Amino acid sequence: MSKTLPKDFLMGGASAAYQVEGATKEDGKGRVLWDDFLEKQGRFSPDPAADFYHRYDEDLTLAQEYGVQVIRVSIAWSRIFPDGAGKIEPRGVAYYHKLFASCEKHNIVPYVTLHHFDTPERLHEAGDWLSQEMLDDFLAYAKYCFKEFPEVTHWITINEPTSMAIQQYTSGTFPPAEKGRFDKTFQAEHNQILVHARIVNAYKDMNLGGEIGIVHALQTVYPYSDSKEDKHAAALQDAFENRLYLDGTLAGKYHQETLDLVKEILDANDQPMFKYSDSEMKEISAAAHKLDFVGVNNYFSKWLRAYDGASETVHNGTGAKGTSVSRIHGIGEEKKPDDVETTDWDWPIYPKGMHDILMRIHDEYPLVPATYVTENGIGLKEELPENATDETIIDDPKRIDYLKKYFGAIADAISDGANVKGYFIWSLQDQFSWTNGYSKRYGLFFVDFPTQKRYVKKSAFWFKKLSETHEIED
Ligand code: BGP
Repeated sequence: MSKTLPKDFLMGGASAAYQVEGATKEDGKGRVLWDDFLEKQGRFSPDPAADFYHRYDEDLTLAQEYGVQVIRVSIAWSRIFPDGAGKIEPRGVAYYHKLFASCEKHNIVPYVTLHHFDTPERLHEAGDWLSQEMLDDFLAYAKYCFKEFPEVTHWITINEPTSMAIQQYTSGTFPPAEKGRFDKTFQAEHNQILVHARIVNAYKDMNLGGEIGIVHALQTVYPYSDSKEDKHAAALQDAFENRLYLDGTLAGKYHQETLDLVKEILDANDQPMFKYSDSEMKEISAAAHKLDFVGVNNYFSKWLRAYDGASETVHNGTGAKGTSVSRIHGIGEEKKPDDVETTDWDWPIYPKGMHDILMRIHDEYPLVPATYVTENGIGLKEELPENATDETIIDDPKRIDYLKKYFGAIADAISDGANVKGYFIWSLQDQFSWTNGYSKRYGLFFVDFPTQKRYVKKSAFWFKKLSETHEIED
């Protein structure tokens, strides 16, 4: 029997400014941490991405036609404040008013992220999430947006604080590309939890009547075996990636057990504990009681086993299956069971992980009123057939299969009591991927990157039907 979603379940598509807009040098936009990093790396350019800066109306027309009711977009901070603070760029402000007006025209509600990995360059150089200046300027920019864009009723403070911190300071895949700095990782994470709290508190004080939440990358972590050692490795990995953040934003306090696990990781790597004060924890607690929703980004799960060698991480940024390695001193080694299938980028496909993480939020973090799946999807290598015409439809059976399974898991979690109000597929259209460039495609709509022409994928038809019927086809 097919599974169903509640009648008021919202179907959406996700994007992020730097990954779709392109136009990084247009209309006075300021530079961000990625510009210099990608130029030096020389692998791929963020321009023109999906050229959303000029084609948003075309994409929103398609989105509406294929059953998309809500969309995640982010504001590029550096389009509004090119230098992160101070002088405002009116052309950037005007662009977002036009974008939100187009959403309204197409009957699509925007969920707007204030920071999606694109720190302005000056603030990145000042220390990014480790600097007080960044925290102050981010709060000021958020307050400016709340006043300037009353048409926005759903705000997201930060996209994936933990994954940003880990990629900046542990795995080194995001600028400034440091490796093995767990102390900086945890401090950056706490600082983001703090400034998120300040923004939630400020938003609620402004009485604007809208909703505000935060989005987290939650990879469900399991022990590789039933051994005590593997279970402990999984608990350490979970504290590192999920638990500190969940505690801070959803419970408003760090549980002692979480802090003990964090300290164990830091001690094993001879690094100091992150700093936090009682007064900061009061702000964090107040915000957790006012938060309207949490967004869950879940693509895959992890299995951990005990490991006591030196840290070694290799990122698969090319789609060469089986090339990624993650062994972290003081945590453990990632090792998936043989029968779990992976994508070409080594992401294990495990829908039960989605169910389990949604249930964990429901069971362990009862303060949070609502949950959305704010990112989920599959990255594939896809090509436009040589003889393509305007009517060509891209066949993506693997994506449809993935979606069926993950939607099934979401429906199961809802039946088990989780309050999941909606889903945003990553991604609405093919876009630029931070560490994989243009070859890892996630979209419901194919973007021919040289010409920027859009083609519909079969999964978009599947998505539309689900949006209309709320029945998940077997
Ligand atoms: C999330 C980010 C997105 C997006 C997605 C897919 O972590 O919020 O911005 O990039 O992952 O990741 P990737 O592009 O590395 O496949």
